[in-house]
Amino acid sequence: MDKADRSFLKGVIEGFYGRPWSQQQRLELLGLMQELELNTYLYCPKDDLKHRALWRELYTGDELQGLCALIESCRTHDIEFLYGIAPGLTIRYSDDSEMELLQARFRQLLDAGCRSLAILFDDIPGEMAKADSAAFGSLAKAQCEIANAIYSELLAKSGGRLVFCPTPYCQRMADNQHGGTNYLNEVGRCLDSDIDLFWTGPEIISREISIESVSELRETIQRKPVIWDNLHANDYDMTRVFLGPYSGRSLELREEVGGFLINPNCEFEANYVALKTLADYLRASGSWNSRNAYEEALAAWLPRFSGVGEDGVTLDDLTLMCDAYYLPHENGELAEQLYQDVHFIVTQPTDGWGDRQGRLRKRIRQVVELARKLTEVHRRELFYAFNRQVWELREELEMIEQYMDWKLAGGDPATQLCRSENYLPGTYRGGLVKRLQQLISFRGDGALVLAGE
Ligand code: GDL
Repeated sequence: MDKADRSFLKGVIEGFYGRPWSQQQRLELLGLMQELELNTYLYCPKDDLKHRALWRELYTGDELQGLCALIESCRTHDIEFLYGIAPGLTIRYSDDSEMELLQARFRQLLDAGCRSLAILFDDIPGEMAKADSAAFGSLAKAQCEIANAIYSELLAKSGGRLVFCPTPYCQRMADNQHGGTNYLNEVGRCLDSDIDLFWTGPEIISREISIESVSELRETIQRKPVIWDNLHANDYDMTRVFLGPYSGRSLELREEVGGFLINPNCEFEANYVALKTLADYLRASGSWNSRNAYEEALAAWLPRFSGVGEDGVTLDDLTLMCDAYYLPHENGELAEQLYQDVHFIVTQPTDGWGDRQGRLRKRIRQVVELARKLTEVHRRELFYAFNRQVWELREELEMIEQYMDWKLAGGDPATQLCRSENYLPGTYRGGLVKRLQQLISFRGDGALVLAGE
C-alpha cells in the first residue's frame, strides 16, 4: 500500500514527560494494540532529547536502529507508526536553515520506513521572537507555514499523514488566548486541509468531552480534531497512577472526531485497563458502560498477576487497587466506600461505628495482604509499577487501624494521644515537598490558598 488511508486514528501516544518506555515495552505494546484492533502509535516522548531539546540534531546510527525496529514492528502488526517532533521551544521560524534541519530529521525517519509524521507545538511560550513576528505576523501563521511545507514537500506525494498540535490545544488555553488572538481561527484558515489537528478537550486533562464543544471547535478549525487524550496521563502528579476505565466520552462523539489517541501513564504496565477500555469504547455499538468495560478489563488482566505464592491476587484485590487509583477526578466504588468509612470513623464516636468498623478492617487487611501478594508477582514490572502507591496506601490504613484500636480501648484525646510505633516524626510523609504542600492548598474552585492569608 503506497498511500496511507485517512482511516480513523485509534491508539497510543507515547507523549508524556519523564522516562520514555523501553524498546521491549514498546514492542509488547504493539502486540497488545494489534489484539485490541488499535491502529496508530505516535512516538513523541517529551524527554527523548532529540524529540525536543536537540531537535536540530540527526539521530545516530544506533538510535536510528531502535526506531527502525519499531517501524518494522508496527508494519507487521498493522499499526501506523507516526514520528513526532517538537521544535517549538527554540525554533526561529523566519530562519530558513531551521526548516532545512527539520526536514533533514524528518527525511531521516522517512528513509527508515516511517510514512507519517507529527509536528507538535504544545507546551511552549505563546509569543515569538521579534524577527519572527515581523516575518509572519502571528504564531499561528508561522507554525502553519512550516507544517504546510513539510506536508507538501515530504508527505503529499507518498500519501503520508501529518498531525499538527496547536499551541492552544484545549479550550481553556484557547479562551485565555494562549498563542495569540484568534490563533485557532487562523490555523483553521491557513493549515492545509489534509493536515490533522490534535485537541485534548475543554482542559488538558478533560473529565468529559462533549459533542457540542467539539462541533463548535470543528467550525473554527475547519476539520475534525483528533483527540489527544490525557485522561490516564500521570506525569503531572507522580504520586498517582490511573487504572480506571476510559470514560466521559459518548459513543456519538466518535462521529465528530478524526480519532482517539491516548497519552497514558508513564508506568508502561499500568496501562492495560486504559487500552482495553479504549478499544472497547471504539468497538462498541448501541450502548456502552465504562464500569462494565472496566470490570471486563480487570478480569482479562488478572492472569498477568500470577505469583509465586499459593494465594495470589484475586479479582476483588485487583478491583480494590484499581478503584483506589482510578481516574483523575474520581475514585472507583470500593475506594469511595473505604474513604467514606474512614471519614465516618475518624469523625464519629465509637458507639456509632456499627457495620462500618468490620467492613473497614476487612479492607485494611486486604490492602496489607495485597501489598504482600504484589511482591510475589512473577512479572516484576507489574510489581514495580504499583509498589509505591500500594505501599503508601497500606501505611495510611494501618495508622487508621491503630487509631481505631486505641479509640476502642477508651482513648481519650484530652488526656492521651494515639501514637503509632511505626510512624516516627521526620521519617514518614516528610520532605520539602510535603512542607511546601502544607503552605499551599486549593479551594474547591481551584483558587490557591496560601498559609497566612
Ligand atoms: C500536556 C502535554 C503532554 C503531557 C500532558 C499531561 C499535550 C498536548 N501535551 O500538556 O505531553 O503528557 O499534558 O501532563 O497534552
